[in-house]
Amino acid sequence: MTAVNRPAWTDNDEKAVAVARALAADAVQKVGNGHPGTAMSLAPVAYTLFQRFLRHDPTAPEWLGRDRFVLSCGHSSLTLYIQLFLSGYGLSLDDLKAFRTSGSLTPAHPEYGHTKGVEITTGPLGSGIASAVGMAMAARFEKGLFDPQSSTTLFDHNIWVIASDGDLQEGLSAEASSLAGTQELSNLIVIYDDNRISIEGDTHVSFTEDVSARYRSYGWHVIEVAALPDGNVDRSALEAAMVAAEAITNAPTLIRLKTVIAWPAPKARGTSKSHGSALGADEVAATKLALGLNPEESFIAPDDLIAHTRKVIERGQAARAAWEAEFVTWKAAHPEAASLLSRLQKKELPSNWADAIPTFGSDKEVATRAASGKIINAIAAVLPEFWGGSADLGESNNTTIEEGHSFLPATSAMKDADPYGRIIHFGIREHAMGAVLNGIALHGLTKAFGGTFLVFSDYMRGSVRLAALMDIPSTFVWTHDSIGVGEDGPTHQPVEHVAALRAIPNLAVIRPADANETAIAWREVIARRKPAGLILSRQNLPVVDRSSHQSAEGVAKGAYILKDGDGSADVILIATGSEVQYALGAQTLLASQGVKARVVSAPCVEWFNEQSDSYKESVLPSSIKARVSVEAGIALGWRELIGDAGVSVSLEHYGASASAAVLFKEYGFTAENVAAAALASIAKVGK
Ligand SMILES: Cc1ncc(C[n+]2csc(CCOP(=O)(O)OP(=O)(O)O)c2C)c(N)n1
Repeated sequence: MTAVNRPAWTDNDEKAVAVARALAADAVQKVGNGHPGTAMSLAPVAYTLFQRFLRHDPTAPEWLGRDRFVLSCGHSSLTLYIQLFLSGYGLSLDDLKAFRTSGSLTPAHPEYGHTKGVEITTGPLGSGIASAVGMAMAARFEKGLFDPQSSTTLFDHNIWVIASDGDLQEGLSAEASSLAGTQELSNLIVIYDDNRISIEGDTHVSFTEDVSARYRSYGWHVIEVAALPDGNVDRSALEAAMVAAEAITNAPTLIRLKTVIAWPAPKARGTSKSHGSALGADEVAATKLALGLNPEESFIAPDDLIAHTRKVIERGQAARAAWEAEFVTWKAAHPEAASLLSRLQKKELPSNWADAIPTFGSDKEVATRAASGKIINAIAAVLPEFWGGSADLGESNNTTIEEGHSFLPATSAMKDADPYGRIIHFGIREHAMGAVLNGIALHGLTKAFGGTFLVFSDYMRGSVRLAALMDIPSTFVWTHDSIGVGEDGPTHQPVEHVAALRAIPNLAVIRPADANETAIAWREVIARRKPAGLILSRQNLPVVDRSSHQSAEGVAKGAYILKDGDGSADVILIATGSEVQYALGAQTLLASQGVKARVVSAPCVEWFNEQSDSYKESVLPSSIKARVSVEAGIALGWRELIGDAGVSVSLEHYGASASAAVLFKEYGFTAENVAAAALASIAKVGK
């Protein structure tokens, strides 16, 4: 990879850093709240990165060959916004003045998709660095798709991260950093802002470990950079460390950089108060004096200085032009890989790709996790961009792409290791798995999935929420979805999880009733490119005979009439997943009593909610008030669909260690009990 052109460091650069520090102080002072201190002390770090190391072209923020920058300590968003302004990404001084105000391009924490140049939403500490690990993994996997022989450097780029004490205190970063060490992700360079300050003061109230030793033990290359005697960042030593980090080829690098928060504010520097409060007008003025700036002026950004900082555009455009030229040659030499890349850039799928997805006969029972495993493999055969794995439960989650090889560095002694492998071993690190999946999705071209038991979705909830917030197509595979887990007992039996996941806005939670619903669910997940979780059974489930029931295509609409009674219905039975079979059984029982029941399979409430009013009315006519919901979890959320007269067959307590068959029966998940609930609802309507 060609190094970024680094012109000599001049007084203009020194002044630009001073201006960046003052802008941070001013922006927080103006709005009256925010985090000035870290943005002030990190200004020379971020400026050095954006002007001298990051391979980027501010006029082409989506350039495929760019380095990525992740500000893991998202509370210090000004660190990023000010560099976006100085380098010419389109942010103006007015945008900085509008910091943290309604509708601005400069919200409190960086938001992906909102501000040009922001690669990821950060704010929850630890998540940025963990997703950066995913980006670094994605970069390697993409290289394998397009240029596995390394004939070019087109697909090599770095993922640069700035992380804070809080980032490294969070368990999430430890999970992901450990994985990054195993993966020898030399394209990952983290600058750790070791300022020893967080909100409660000196981090030594809770954080005394030797971080360098910890990262070395993860397999990282660690470089320590002390502060200058006056407390300023030792920029030359930092720059030397960054050069050294770029040259490392067998490990991620942690540059542990000593800084003094809010430097050089005379009173606020080194204090936790400067972390999260405006400095006050007097201290801002005193800081400007210390920086050699006019204390009377706010939002200082002289035109000639901005013209200087925006020269980074020329350097970036030159780097991009060189890249584009190599790209043209590569395309001509690799037509197949080039056509794959072009398809992925256009976010297209091959025509007829979905024909590969299997259908399942009703002659034998299949667990939806097992069906999912077959479907994953069928999709993998036609979509080379499809990869994934599990948090050490690959065999249970059925997430293994057969013959996919384990994604591991070439030096790995593990069987089946392949730097471009399609099977990701996340280890028992659910939270990091979610963040890594987000990083892969953000990196852009490929489609990854990750599996664990549904009960442990709690461990990864922060990452799932961020996927939904960013609206990125991370795919979560959650198996062992209910008391159907059986003997493992209540620690492993999800009860509240499906409802809790449905509470996350913009997350599709899909609980298919059988193998064919699972197939359509996967097809939709791939085609829709949205955040989604598949909720799958451990236990075998009957495969619905589609010659006597409606097609599983209805899954695409979220809920559909699976089977109507004879004539207009007296009651609607709405069920999901493994409980659809009991609704169907109840339908037969009720018919024998002259009660006509409609069975609605509702694998994805979110997709159903997107449908037209007329479709929704056709499935759940408002005239039919007698309704039952059937789901082996808490009833929370179902009242909206079943109405006042509705009755829920649900589970409002934890399960127990016993066989699935015993538990389903004991807790009322039987055709008989569903039929009784239907009669109860009909009676309620009649009152
Ligand atoms: C997961 C998470 N927990 C808590 C917070 C709230 N929070 C924001 S900043 C912060 C302190 C961070 O200190 P540090 O990382 O050292 O940042 P610095 O003081 O250097 O800016 C906390 C606790 C958060 N953003 N994310």
